[in-house]
Amino acid sequence: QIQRGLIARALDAGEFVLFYQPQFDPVIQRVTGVEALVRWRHPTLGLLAPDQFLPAIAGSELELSFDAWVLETALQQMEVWHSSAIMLEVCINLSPQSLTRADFFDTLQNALAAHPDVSPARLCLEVLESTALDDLQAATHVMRACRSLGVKIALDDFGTGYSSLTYLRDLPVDVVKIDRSFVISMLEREHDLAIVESVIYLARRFNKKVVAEGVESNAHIKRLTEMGCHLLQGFGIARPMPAKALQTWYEEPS
Ligand code: G
Ligand code: G
Ligand code: MN
Ligand code: NA
Repeated sequence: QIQRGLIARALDAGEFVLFYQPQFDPVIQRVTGVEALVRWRHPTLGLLAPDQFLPAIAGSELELSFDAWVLETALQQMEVWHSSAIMLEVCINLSPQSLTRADFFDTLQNALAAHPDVSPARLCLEVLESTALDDLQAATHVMRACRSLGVKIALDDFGTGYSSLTYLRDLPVDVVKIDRSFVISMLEREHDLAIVESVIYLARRFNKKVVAEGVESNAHIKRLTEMGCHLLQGFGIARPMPAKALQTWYEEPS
């Protein structure tokens, strides 16, 4: 079990990196954005996935520093891409904690001010629908404040929580991300297809963008496109990859 102190040290040592997974718009047939997914380049253990280390800092002050690092790193990357005319939207994952703490707004405002060339509208903050938001009022307040800066908010893992429909109705979000557990199996299981179809319908009815995760095959792409899903993300488009590889892939998809 990895300890918190090791993560603090690794953050200082610059051992964390963001990978980026494309999001494909099937109407214009283009990748319009990416989700940033953190990895730990551990000096002896190799590349570690977030579920191997993020649980160790859940709920701690360090988690807030981690979120701030993710935000800053993503903005730096957007600046680099934008200077090469790669105008991708970037979605980052935030801990539930950040979205209920008023000081995240200051962190965001300062980070955006430090990167004036990045349009806030190209930044999207993903918040977990499942673990989310014990304090709905606080979360709503922070989300509204963040949106007032022009950034977007996405409800991640939609459909897996206890209050999906209430969140969809009440939270100020721009994007709904259908959890991959429904998408992966939707071509084999009629009930999963029904859920995916219904979430797409509901999201569109609420004037929100809807993103499918876990898009693993061409059959998924075809079916989700027919159902009116706005954006597709998954191994069937591309795996998460380092920034350089993403840029190469974006310029010449294989
Ligand atoms: O990249 P991977 O599929 O292994 O991600 C696993 C989980 O870790 C995902 O559910 C994702 O939401 C979460 N995650 C990935 N990157 C980050 C991050 O930078 N911050 C937070 N808080 N969660 C992340
Ligand atoms: O934020 P979230 O927990 O949804 O993070 C997405 C996670 O899902 C990442 O860890 C990513 O590696 C993983 N993932 C992305 N695309 C696919 C896919 O098509 N199939 C599966 N099984 N996992 C995926
Ligand atoms: Mn996510
Ligand atoms: Na998700």
